[in-house]
Amino acid sequence: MAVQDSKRRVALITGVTGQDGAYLSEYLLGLGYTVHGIKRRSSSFNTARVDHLYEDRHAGNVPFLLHYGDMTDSTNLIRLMQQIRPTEIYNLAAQSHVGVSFESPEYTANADAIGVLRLLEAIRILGMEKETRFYQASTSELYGLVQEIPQKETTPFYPRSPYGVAKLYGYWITVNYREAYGIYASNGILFNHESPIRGETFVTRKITRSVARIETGLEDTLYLGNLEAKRDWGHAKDYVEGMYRILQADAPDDFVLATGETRSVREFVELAFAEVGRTIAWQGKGVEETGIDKKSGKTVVRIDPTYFRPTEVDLLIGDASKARDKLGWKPKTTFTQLVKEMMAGDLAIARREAANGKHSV
Ligand code: NDP
Ligand code: GDR
Repeated sequence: MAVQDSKRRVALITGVTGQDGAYLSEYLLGLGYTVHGIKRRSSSFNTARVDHLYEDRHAGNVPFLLHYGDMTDSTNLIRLMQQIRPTEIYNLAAQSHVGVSFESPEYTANADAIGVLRLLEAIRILGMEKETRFYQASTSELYGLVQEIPQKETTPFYPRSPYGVAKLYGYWITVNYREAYGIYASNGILFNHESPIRGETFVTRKITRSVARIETGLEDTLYLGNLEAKRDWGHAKDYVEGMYRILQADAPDDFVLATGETRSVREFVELAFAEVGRTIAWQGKGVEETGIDKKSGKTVVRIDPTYFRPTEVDLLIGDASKARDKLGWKPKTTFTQLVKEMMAGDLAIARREAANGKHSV
């Protein structure tokens, strides 16, 4: 793995306020990069995940800077690229919720598909083809309907949501600009990765947050959709290191990052409750199914059909051997460690809230 020659190490991260943006910023700052992040204008603060990295820019030469911007605004993206002239761009910004993409398909396509084109065009317009490296946050959702197990770089794509279809465009436009214009542009095809700072509406965090709140008496029931879906879940901290390694390879290429293990949503629920010493007994079938806490005899899990998706991705399991062989990357965190860490994080938050007298919303 060759480290880039240029001494100037300036990263631009779109989606810096998200889970991966926060971990990647920390990682690159640790390597001595100057990190510029694009954040959206919001009526309330949206920088909680990166506030600890922020230093007052009035202090002078600070390594972490935030700029207002949006993936739907090409003039803004071009201007920021011109000002910053990044040596590496990590395009992490996206409407990243698969379920929400069925509600807002047009916006999802604008941000997740055309947004990628806007950044690649900015590189061309500014003549930065030989100056900057481009990372596109591609996803295992590209595989969608199962074509092959495990899924690897050569597995055919069959996306199953407006999100997956938008990301398919993002994947191919990245490949096309690499081939057409010689841009160093790579895709990381990342399988699900989670952490204590995962968004609260993704299933893992929804489960750990709810189990912690049930344990501390803040709420009674966890409502979920499809319990049978299987995912290859890793830790976000391990995966951002893989993103960095993808951009240090001698030549641009596309890489799967995954653990090679798959677990169902049901298994995740059982393990999360086990962390607080509770065993779940399942009763009933389909939307009538419930999860009973054996200790208290109370129903703690119920099915809410609104969480089912019109088309589902049933099974994801990745083969990351190309990344292991060519980049020396492999995940460090086990599934059990991931659930433990997420439960510890949410228990700490719930205990604080319970002590402050906050109750279910
Ligand atoms: P998050 O949802 O946590 O973060 C998404 C980020 O994108 C946030 O900073 C969000 O801003 C920003 N964003 C959304 N829309 C826009 C927009 N129109 N303009 C500018 N910024 C925008 O996602 P993750 O960190 O989990 O994922 C990072 C990327 O990796 C995403 O592209 C996702 O699709 C992809 N991915 C994620 C995987 C995972 O398992 N986590 C797996 C494979 C791919 P705000 O904070 O204001 O909402
Ligand atoms: P996913 O993650 O769709 O894989 O996309 P999510 O956690 O939303 O869903 C995983 C599976 O759990 C099932 N599920 C539920 N999901 C949610 N969100 N809420 C529920 O109540 C619920 N009940 C069951 C889902 O149907 C699904 O099968 C994530 C995102 O980070 C994407 O941006 C990324 O590209 C992919 O991972 C890889």
